[in-house]
Amino acid sequence: QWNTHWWSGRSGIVHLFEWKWADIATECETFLAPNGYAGVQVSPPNENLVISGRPWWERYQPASYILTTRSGNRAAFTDMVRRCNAVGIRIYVDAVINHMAAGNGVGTGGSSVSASSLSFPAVPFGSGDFNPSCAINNYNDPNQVRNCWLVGLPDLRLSTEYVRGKIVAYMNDLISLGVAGFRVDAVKHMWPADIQNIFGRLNNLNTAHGFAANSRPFITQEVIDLGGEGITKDEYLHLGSVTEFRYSAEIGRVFRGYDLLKYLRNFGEGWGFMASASALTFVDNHDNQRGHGAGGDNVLTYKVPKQYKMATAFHLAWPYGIPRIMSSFEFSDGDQGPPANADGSLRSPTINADGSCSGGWACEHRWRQIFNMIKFRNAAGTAAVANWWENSGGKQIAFSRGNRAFIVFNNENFDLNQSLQTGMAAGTYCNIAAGSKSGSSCTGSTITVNASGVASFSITAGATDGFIAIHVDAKL
Ligand code: LM2
Ligand code: CA
Repeated sequence: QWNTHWWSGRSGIVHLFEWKWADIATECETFLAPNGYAGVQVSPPNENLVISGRPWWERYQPASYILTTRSGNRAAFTDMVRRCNAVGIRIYVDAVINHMAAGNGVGTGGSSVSASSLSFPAVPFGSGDFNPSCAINNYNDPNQVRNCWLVGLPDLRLSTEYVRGKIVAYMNDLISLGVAGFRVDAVKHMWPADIQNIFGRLNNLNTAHGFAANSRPFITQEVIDLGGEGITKDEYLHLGSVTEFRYSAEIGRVFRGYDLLKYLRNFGEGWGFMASASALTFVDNHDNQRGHGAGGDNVLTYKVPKQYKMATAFHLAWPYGIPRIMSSFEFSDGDQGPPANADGSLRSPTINADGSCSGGWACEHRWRQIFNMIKFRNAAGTAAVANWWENSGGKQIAFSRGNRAFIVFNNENFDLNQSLQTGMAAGTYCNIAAGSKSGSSCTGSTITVNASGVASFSITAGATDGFIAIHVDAKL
């Protein structure tokens, strides 16, 4: 439940938040696989309550486990999983299993929903399948956090065999269609023993989709633990990987300039984070980029592009955790839903000639500085950090990954002009922050490493990209 089932030479999970299944299938084939990504986290595929104004968070209000949402129907989901697996991109489903919808009305698949009478006939769930209504306001009380109703959402009675069986059937249905695993929502609000029962009953992954026999589904549990609460991430580490929210909070603080980059030298367990193999890491997620959930005020997003690119470059260059890249739609208001047509149907991102997105989609995963760092991570492989350098101010750092890749950051408000030992073989390399390798040349600037492994680097204080990166796969 820790194995991501990535293809070798690939890394990184992109959260294609609110994308349509048909568009994800195409993105796997035309962009993600060719650029070295390993997987996609998709929005919840199960039917949700239609909420007026179509906020993004209606998808966290389940109506049933029928696979019909604004992202597409069961046939489209099935086709996406098949096509992505065929090119080595794994699909992870956002599984919302703690609760059902809080309102009354109709679901995206046409099912009726009545939270007021606790009736979800398309499952079916009825009043006996929910914990008694109560509010969560004391996060030091584990009974309240797990048995009461998170923001008023009817809380499923996961202690019962009937409820467990419905959830196991839903997740096993997705496994049969070829998904590689799950991001499980609101795990702090569920008892470890209840989800242990559910996870233990999941089938092995479907070998018809290229998974080895006896492969267990990858599990990443959303537990927001920034400290100071009655429930900690440690209670879930035996069940699968866990979201490391402190990573997001701390990396934002560092690259916003509130801490020295030189302290990143032991970023990971050295900062009190969970063990690397358990940690799902991210600069921002769909909640904390818009002030939902938790994460603190320093979280970086696509709205602060220079610092976001620098933090993401560090995230992908540094050998800690299982990295997840957020791919957002643009928003000005935290409740705003994704780009949609007048009839409510989702709009596809527009892909511009330069590979970027428009039409309301930010597509951070298509930013050159970000997808080129996925290639950096793949080129670095398992090579250890070496050739660490820091300036006396502490906001300029550099390091290599063995002799395979090297990166330099300038987060000072003055220029960096420095000769550094890169650990790399002599030659000319593309600076992959500024451009890509294209045939026998670079579309951006180059860095020349001499016979002693030394190269000179310049990053002005005002540079649009505050880092320079080189690696063996982008050598001329
Ligand atoms: C999560 N993790 O534990 C998700 O990452 C997060 O996005 C979900 O909240 C949450 N759990 C429940 O699945 C989001 C959003 C909330 C929204 C809920 C349900 O952050 O704001 O709550 O989804 O759609 C909304 C309203 C809230 C209202 C609630 C119930 O914002 O004011 O509470 O619906 O009607 C009365
Ligand atoms: Ca609960």
